[in-house]
Amino acid sequence: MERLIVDHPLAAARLTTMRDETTDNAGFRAALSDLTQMLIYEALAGAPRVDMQIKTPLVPYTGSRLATPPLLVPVLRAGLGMVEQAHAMVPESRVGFVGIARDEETAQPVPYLESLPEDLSGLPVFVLDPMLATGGSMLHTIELLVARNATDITAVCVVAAPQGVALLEESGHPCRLVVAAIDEGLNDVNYIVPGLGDAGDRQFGPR
Ligand code: U5P
Repeated sequence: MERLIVDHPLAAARLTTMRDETTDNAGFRAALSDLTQMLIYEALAGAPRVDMQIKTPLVPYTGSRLATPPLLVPVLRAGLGMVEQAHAMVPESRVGFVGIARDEETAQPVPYLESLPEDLSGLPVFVLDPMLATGGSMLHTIELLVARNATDITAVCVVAAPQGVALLEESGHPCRLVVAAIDEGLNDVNYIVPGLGDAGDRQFGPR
């Protein structure tokens, strides 16, 4: 699986703010939004373009635009804090939604919402979820997308655990990972360590 680790001083500074337990909900959301901009920018670096004929105030000019804006799929709740900024970067994108809760006893993903276009053939898909922990939620989401004929899937995450990366790798699905950091591992209740805690709670408060 192709992976792109966005290791940039500005990305690292935002991630440090997110990891810091003294950062409040508003500060966490602001840092996540900034970091999402950087992740999306990097994720689209090699994306195909099409020519666009325009005129500058002086002469005709052949410019370009993104050939196929990706479908953005935030995974609720935590991915909600990424979608607005991702959409601002690619305003032509469509947005689908997947809702997955994690059973805190078993750490198994429990799906509760699926709002996606029927046919995703030929459409790149960016799945937005800040945390790739066991990888169960991401794998479930990818399987929903593959069932709708997606063949070009990018998981856009802030922090990943090696276990989640390995699960995606072993799945053999057509997927790529763009992430700001791969952390040490998971604790005994499947939180990423060092991590940043519960990304939903850190944005929106505890349930
Ligand atoms: N999650 C966190 N923080 C962690 C680990 C997991 O917020 O340290 C949440 C995220 O909301 C993510 C989901 O959507 O759990 C991913 O867990 P998993 O299915 O990869 O184990």
